[in-house]
This record gives sequence, C-alpha cells and structure tokens, in this order.
Amino acid sequence: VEAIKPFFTVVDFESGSFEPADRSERRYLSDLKGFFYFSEELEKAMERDNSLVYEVHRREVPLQAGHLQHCVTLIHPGDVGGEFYMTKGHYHRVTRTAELYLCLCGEGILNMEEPGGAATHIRMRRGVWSYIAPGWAHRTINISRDEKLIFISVWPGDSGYDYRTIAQKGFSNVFVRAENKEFSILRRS
Ligand code: S6P
Ligand code: ZN
Repeated sequence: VEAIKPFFTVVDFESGSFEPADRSERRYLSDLKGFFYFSEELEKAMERDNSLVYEVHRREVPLQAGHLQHCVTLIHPGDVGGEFYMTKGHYHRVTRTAELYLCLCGEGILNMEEPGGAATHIRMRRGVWSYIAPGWAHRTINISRDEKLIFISVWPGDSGYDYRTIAQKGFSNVFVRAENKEFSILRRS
C-alpha cells in the first residue's frame, strides 16, 4: 500500500465546509440529464436557470485497497417536477466494497438498490450513520424545502464508480414531494 503521512480535515457540521479540500466537484441540473425521472421538466428547468444541485469536496488519497476515500456532500434544496434534488447515485465498480454515510445536517433519504431488484431506504437526519452494504447502489436525496442536506462518506480506496447502470436503468423508487407528508415514492415502471 502506498505510504503517505497522517493528516486531518476540519469539517463544519452546519455549513458543510471541509478544509482543506484537495478537489471539489459541482453538479448542475445539466449534469443530471438521464438521472431525473421527469426529463421534460428537467429541460425546462435547465432553460430557466441551470441551478447547482450538489457539491462534493474531498481529500485525495491513493485509489488503493487499504486507503480510505472520504469527502463531504452538500445537496441543495429543490426539485425537478416534484422529484427532489439528489445525487446521480452509483454502484461501486468493485462490488465487494461497502461505504459509511454520517448525516451532519438536514433532512434526507438514502435510497439503495441491488442488481437483483431489492430496494430499501434510510431516513437521514443529523446523527444517522448509515452502512451501505457491498453490492448496493446508493443515491442521496434532499427532502427539505429550504435546508441543505450535508453528510460525510468513507469508503475503500479501490471501490471505483459505476454510474452507467443507474443512467440506463435508474432507481426503481423515485422520491417526490407530497402534500401533508414528507415524500411519496413513485415506482418506475
Ligand atoms: C462515493 C460516495 C459519495 C458520492 C457523493 C456524490 O463512493 O458514495 O462520496 O460520490 O455523495 O454522489 P455521486 O453519486 O454523484 O457520486
Ligand atoms: Zn459510493
């Protein structure tokens, strides 16, 4: 395993600031083509204003088993035709790798699914520490109207990403705004 020196990051649980970040990614509506369920609504929203949906700020460590990748994700509040702002979601390329998500702030859903079709979700709020078992695809969703959803992630260095399966098939559970309850789940046919 590649030798590096110990280090630390300072995370602010309310603002989600993560210092120093080695790399930051920002995903706008236009980056989420093919991921939101209501594609026509997405086109219209993009024309109005190509809003920022989520940000990922990370430390860089070697992409090797033995090292632990880690980052903070901030998902802004909003929806596309009722479907909440969310991450693209992915499987790990190396399917034997698990992941941990600790929610720092906000209200959300961790949506998970197996290639066999099994699906489940965990309600994220401050302090909820979720274990994403090996082989499960994962996507996070901000169900608040006005607050950011902020969480930190830790995963094996060699996990990699598979976004293609999600881009092609989507998740079978689509989380949308509802009257008088936190959300409803629409089943993708
Ligand atoms: C990486 C981990 C998270 C996500 C991040 C953004 O294994 O699951 O750090 O990368 O929350 O989501 P996505 O689906 O765009 O990578
Ligand atoms: Zn992951």
